[in-house]
Amino acid sequence: MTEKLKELRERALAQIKEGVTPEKLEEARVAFLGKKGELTAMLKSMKELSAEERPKFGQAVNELRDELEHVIEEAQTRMKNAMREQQLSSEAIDVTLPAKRRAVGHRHPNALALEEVERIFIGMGYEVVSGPEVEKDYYNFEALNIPADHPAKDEQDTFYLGGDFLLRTQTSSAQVHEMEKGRIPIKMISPGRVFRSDEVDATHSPNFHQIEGLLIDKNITFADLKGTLAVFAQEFFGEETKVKFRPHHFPFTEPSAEMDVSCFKCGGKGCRFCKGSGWIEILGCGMVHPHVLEMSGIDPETYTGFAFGVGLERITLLKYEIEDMRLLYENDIRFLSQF
Ligand code: 2NM
Repeated sequence: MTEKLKELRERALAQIKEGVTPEKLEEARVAFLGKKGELTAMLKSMKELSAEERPKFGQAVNELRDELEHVIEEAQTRMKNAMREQQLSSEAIDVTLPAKRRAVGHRHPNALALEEVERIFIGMGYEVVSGPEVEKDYYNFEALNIPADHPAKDEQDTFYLGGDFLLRTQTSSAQVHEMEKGRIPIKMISPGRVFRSDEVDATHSPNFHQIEGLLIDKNITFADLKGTLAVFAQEFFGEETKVKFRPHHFPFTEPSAEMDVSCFKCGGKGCRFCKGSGWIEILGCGMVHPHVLEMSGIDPETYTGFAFGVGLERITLLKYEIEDMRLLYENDIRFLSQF
């Protein structure tokens, strides 16, 4: 009987050794230790033995079962570890590999320039106020003293939407809304999108941005306008910037002027940038026309004010030395990523 047990042990160990997959190992376990397994059958056959042989044999079977269980368990652990090793090495990540470069977004030069303008005027106590892009004829023209027969009202320049509505051609319309509220003093800039039926070229677009400013209070003079816009020019274009005012005409201001800044490229000596003149035209401005104040319900005998309008794209092109306005609208990442 012990010979049989020995033989069984050899076979069991051999089969366990051959069990190279969890399935095969389980097969071996069932074959020997399962309910209908060989070792279990041995145990059942004990009743054929004599009473004195029985305990010894029983002990031998039990010892063998413990041994086989132990060997199987070891094989299982070994297999689990090997599988885990294999998984780890096949899923390994090389943390020393260089990272993939991701393209990140950039602020648009228009946005950078606008932020700068807003910073400067907020610093002088101005509020930033926006208005609607779709306007009534009254707010875009009439309230600004632009008569019905003014050339700017021509179909060629203005996008009319039908009814009384149009796309605003300037952001002064936002300032008319503010004046109508009757809360004086007014100290505001209104940046925003404006629309004019222009052909696209290096300096024109049917859709661009303006920043208009307005200050209304008692005792506001042209000197306040000059001082304010000089500070703006120096902060925006550099400390050494000089300003010059030339008489001009706008229907909504009287007197009116255009402001030039000394060329920040050549310092005023004259170069390609300022076309040899030493000066660069920047904006239009003036003292708000008494009729404009009156129409919005502000008494021009008590209050005066100044206003100005500057093209955002124009000062963006100048500040960042961009040659063609179309670059601002194409959103070519190679262009935008330079700012
Ligand atoms: C300009 C030039 C001069 C202007 C006038 C007004 C308002 F609403 F007060 F009448 N806002 N902006 C103004 C004045 C705009 O743009 C070249």
